[in-house]
Amino acid sequence: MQLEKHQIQDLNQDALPSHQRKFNYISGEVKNAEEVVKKLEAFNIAIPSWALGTGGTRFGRFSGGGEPRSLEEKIEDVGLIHALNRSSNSISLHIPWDIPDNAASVKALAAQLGLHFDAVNSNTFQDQKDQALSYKFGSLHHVDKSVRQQAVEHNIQVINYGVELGSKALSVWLADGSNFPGQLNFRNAFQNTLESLQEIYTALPDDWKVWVEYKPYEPNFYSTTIGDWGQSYLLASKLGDKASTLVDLGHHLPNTNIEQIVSLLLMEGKLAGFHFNDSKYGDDDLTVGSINPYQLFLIFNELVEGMDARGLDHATGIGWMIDASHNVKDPIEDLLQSVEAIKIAYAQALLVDYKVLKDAQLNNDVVKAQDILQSAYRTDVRPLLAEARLRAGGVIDPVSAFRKLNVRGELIKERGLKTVATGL
Ligand code: LRH
Ligand code: MN
Ligand code: MN
Repeated sequence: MQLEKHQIQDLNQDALPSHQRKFNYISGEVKNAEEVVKKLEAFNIAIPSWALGTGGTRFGRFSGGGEPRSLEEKIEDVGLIHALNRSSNSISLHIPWDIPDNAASVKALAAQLGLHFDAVNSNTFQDQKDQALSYKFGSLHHVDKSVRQQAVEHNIQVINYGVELGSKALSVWLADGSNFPGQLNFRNAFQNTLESLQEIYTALPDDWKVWVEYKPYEPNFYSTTIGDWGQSYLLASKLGDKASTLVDLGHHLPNTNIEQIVSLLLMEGKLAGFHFNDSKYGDDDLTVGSINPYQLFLIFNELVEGMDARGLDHATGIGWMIDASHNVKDPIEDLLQSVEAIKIAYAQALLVDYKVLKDAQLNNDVVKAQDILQSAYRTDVRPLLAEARLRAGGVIDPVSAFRKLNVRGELIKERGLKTVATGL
């Protein structure tokens, strides 16, 4: 299914008068409305191929209808999201959940929908069928060199797939760790991981990056070999310029000050980018902004200020990606909400006057500093997002458009009611 231009225009026609009123109001209220709209137009967030089907927990999975049955259909779903919001122009593949055997045709389909391929993700946290050696006790950190070698080769194969697709980064997340004290020698595990990553690093094309993702626990519950940003940063520093640290918002212990981590990684040129999601307890992978939107804003506050200080392009300076999936929402609606939440936080951060904030900081005017941030956070920037979408050819209100156009109903007609997408 593809959306026609006239369907989008018809919907916008109805929503236009109310939008215009709200946009005029905010344009009068904030100083840099035009600049924010332009930046929002240029800003895109990659969609993970594994979020297009209904996720599950280890207790069950309740599949929805019309889910994508193939990589091609996942690309079509991202095409639908992008047609509605004009902010999701790329897809990130997890291999081998999605194997792009026919890279040329997959690439052509994506291009036809205005999409390209973001980072490719390797998977050494599950055993695949016909795999010679098991990852039960880890992959890149394994005590047995031949298991490490198998995992290294998988990562190199993922790079090769990515090269064919036009990706520019390999994203590595390891489940490697231990469940019980004494199970693992921490230093050996770290050294083995470094050595394996060095082999992968050597296989990277000149214009590629490797992003090292950290996570404190799960599936291992005593130690994780790349457990926090310090361990990831240490690996990335030892590897070299092409390596940096990927921040998945769900991969922190409760109450961690993620924005401070972001600020320092950015300062050191070692912030790869993000896996956006939200959580209350652990790696909950909930819709971005659904639990703690203020934290998301504070992260963007560090990003805007820090990227400007380093002269980095907001749209392309680092990797922006969603990593969320769960049981109860329509996956496309969920992704539309996630993209919206990210762009809201970005727009609010763009409202902060960093010169005035700096003055307040230098004068230790704590009250004023807090007020500057909270005034930006409490501004309803949604009309700025709608305006950016409208100018870029998208819809004023993506979720309501998805419903009014009965997109899911059409997908169910096309693909059937009982479909199971590959992935988590
Ligand atoms: C691990 C993780 C990692 C995986 C994805 C499926 O929790 O965040 O990024 O690749 O989930
Ligand atoms: Mn992740
Ligand atoms: Mn995760």
